[in-house]
Amino acid sequence: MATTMRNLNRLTTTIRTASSLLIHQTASYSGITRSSNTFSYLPQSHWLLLSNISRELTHGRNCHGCNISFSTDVSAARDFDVKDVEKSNKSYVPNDVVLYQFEACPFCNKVQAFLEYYDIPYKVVEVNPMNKKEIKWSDYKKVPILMVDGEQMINSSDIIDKMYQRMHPDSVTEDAETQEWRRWVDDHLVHVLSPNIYRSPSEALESFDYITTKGNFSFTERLVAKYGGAAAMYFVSKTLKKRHNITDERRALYEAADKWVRALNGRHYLGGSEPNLADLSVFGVLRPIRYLKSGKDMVENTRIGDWFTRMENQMKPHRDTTLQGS
Ligand SMILES: N[C@@H](CCC(=O)N[C@@H](CS)C(=O)NCC(=O)O)C(=O)O
Repeated sequence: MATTMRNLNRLTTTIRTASSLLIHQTASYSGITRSSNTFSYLPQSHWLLLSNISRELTHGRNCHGCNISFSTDVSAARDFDVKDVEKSNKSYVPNDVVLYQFEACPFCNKVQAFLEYYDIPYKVVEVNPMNKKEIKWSDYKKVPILMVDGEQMINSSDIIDKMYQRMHPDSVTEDAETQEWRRWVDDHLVHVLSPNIYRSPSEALESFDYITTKGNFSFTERLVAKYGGAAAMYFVSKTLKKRHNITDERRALYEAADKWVRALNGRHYLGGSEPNLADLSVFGVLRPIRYLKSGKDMVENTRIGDWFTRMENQMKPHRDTTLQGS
């Protein structure tokens, strides 16, 4: 009996942590804080854990953080200018950059896209989602964590803001368009992903195959997480759909992709001839789904493909995986 209970507990933990990888449940802006001379917005988000599943199924919309509110004027500009500043990081060259991540996590992919576009070499530590032992040293229990010359940075958008400012110390304000689209990514786009990647049993299995193949799992954890997680998330994705008022998940994905393409308004990138931070954010969160069925459907049924390919070609991966899983 005790052994059965222990096995059940292990099973639940394994599925729960695996589920947390690609499953975005809520994101709300707790506020926009003004720190020193910089505005930064803080997306408070969490990823659905299996322990929440029954509560989610029974209580539907009864969750914290479902409402999105801004505690200050959204037109407030950040203190750097993305548009007018040349893409150059020559003034700031960090020596040692380590990204603690889950390979399939969209927030981690956002940071990866930033580092790869700006040609910043970085080492990767793939965190085991079961025990997170690789980030035991930190008080922050989520990924991404970026260590830059010994300094810990957390929260994907804050990491990008900080790094960008160091690379462009003379820049002043981020234009409203870039801010708006970066918010749209954390606020809307990420919510559309889960209902799509877990839409059917076969898509849920495909997603968990990807998560567990790329992630840092032991052999047993991988098997349990793959099948248990896929089954659970197939059902949970239906609740997420309702919560975010999505009636047709594919249509929502296509609409988001087309909305982004319309925003480009004929430009190669939102940033014009070069990607800006909004391009990097949209690209980053879509990257992990691009070669899943939902991502392929998105490219086939919308006009986002050309932009996506241009973005892929802009990446200069200088990734050192020797630390992987260490
Ligand atoms: N607002 C954070 C969200 C980070 C986040 O939710 N990360 C997830 C993985 S994608 C995580 O670490 N979940 C583990 C947990 O919540 O225990 C960001 O933008 O970096």
